[in-house]
Amino acid sequence: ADVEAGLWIALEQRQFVLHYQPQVAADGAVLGVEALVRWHHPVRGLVPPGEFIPLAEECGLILPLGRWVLEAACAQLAAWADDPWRSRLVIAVNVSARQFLHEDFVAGVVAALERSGADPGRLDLELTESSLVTDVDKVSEKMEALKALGVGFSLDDFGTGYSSLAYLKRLPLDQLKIDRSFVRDILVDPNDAAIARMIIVLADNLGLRVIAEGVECEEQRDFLARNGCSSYQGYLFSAPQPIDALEAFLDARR
Ligand code: G
Ligand code: G
Ligand code: MN
Ligand code: NA
Repeated sequence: ADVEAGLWIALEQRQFVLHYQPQVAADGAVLGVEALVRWHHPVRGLVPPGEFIPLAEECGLILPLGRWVLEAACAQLAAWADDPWRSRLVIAVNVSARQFLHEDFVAGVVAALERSGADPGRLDLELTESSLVTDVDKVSEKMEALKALGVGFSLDDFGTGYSSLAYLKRLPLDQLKIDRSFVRDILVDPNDAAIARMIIVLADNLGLRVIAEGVECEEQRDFLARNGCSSYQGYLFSAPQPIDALEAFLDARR
């Protein structure tokens, strides 16, 4: 309960920050970044999301926190809009199931886009399977409403949840993300290699893009590339970084 109270105070006192991890094409070109929230705790220092997102989901803070993340990401897109190179980047934002399923979700995204003036075509929302396994008509209605504005959708942590392949064809997704648990041992575990290849083929047949996360070495990247993967994210390219470091990283590649 102490941590929960601390989280509400953190939101009020603006102690959350976004770090950004590049997403790159096979040739190394930066396509965009994933926004990953951290809690800048006055005593504990930088707290990773694994230590507070589950709690925020439980206590309901994920709604205002998720809203803040969207606003901050859209503000960053707007700040990049005048730069000929940075303006082509996409920002991917993680959306919790509880946040996505809330009745105000679509209105909240629209408000964040309008208030910032960000190009909706530069916003990608990363949903998890748990967001999708409920009422498929309601889910696709929400996705279609945002998709009509140009917002993109990725399915995060694909293969780790309770997916039914049936909804993959019913929902307007743009991309599957291969979970890093399959990438980690891809070179030594034939099962992980088979699953990763299966996801790439599935995405291809459904007309979806595919991005592998947790890519840590060139051999993993090359294996994925040989099997048709189009985009990559992971420590091989860059860890998540604060905005200043990210912009320096981007400028070195423009
Ligand atoms: O940044 P890190 O690698 O520690 O992220 C751990 C997990 O926290 C990731 O799986 C990611 O999905 C989740 N996460 C990070 N930022 C956000 C966010 O803004 N909203 C939600 N809902 N989850 C996030
Ligand atoms: O949304 P998601 O749960 O996938 O969040 C990505 C998480 O993975 C973040 O916590 C991020 O810090 C972490 N991460 C990013 N790249 C790598 C990587 O190459 N290896 C490992 N082990 N973790 C990574
Ligand atoms: Mn993610
Ligand atoms: Na993930």
